[in-house]
Amino acid sequence: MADTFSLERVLETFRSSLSETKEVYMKYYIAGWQELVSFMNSLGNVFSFISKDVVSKIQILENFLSGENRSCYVTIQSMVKYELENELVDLTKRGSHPESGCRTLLRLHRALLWLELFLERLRTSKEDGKTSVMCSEAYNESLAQHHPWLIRKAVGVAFCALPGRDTFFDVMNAGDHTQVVALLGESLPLIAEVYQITEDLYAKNNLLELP
Ligand code: 1PX
Repeated sequence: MADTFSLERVLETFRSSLSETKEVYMKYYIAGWQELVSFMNSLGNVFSFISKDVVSKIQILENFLSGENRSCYVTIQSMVKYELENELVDLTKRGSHPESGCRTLLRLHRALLWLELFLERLRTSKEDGKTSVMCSEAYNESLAQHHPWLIRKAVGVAFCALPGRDTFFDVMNAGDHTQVVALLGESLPLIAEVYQITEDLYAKNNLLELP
C-alpha cells in the first residue's frame, strides 16, 4: 500500500475484487478498505477512532486469509459457506464466535453502503456543497441505523471536522475536479455491484443482522 491515497487505486481494487463468476475476492475487498483507511488518516486525528475500528476489522479478516484455513476465505462466498457449514458464526447472540469472518465483514459491508451514498452525493454536488452534510445524510441513511446513540454522537462531531469539498477533491489525487467527477462516475457502479452481490448473499443466508 502506497502512502498517498489515490481514488484510482480504490477503483482498481474494487474492480479486481470481482471474479468472472461475480464472486468477491476477500484479498481485494480488504485492500480497498486499506486504501480508504489511508485516506481517512490523512484527514486528521479526529477520525482515528473510526479508522482504528476499521483497521481492527481488516486485521481479523487478514488473519483468516493467512491462517490455516485460508483456502476457505478466498471469496466472500466461500467464507460464508465454510463458516456456516462448520457452525463458526454466532447467529442470534454473541457467544463462542464473536469475531467470525461473516460478522466482521458485515460491519464493513454496511459501511460500504455509506461510502456509496456519500460518493454519489459528492459526485453530483455543486461547488458550494458541504461535505459534512453529504457525509451525515449518507450516514443517517445507512450505518447510523446500526449504531447506538453514543457512537452516532461521536460520528456527528467527527463530521464537523471534515475538510471542504475542494480539499476533498484534491486529496483524492485524481486530477482536476472534472476528472475526479468522471472517476467517481466510473467507481460508483463497481462499488454498488460489490455491495449488491454481498447484500444478496447475506440476505439469502439470513446473515444481515448478525450480532
Ligand atoms: C474516497 C473518499 C472516501 C472516504 C473514505 C472514508 C472511509 C471511511 C470508512 C468508515 C468505515 C466505518 C466502519 C464502521 C464499522 C462499524 O460500524 N463498526 C461499529 C460496530 O462494530 P462492532 O464490532 O462493535 O459491532 C463500531 O462500533 C464502530 C465504531 C466507530 C464509528 C464508525 C463510524 C463510521 C462513520 C462513517 C463515516 C466516516 C467518515 C470519514 C470521512 C472521510
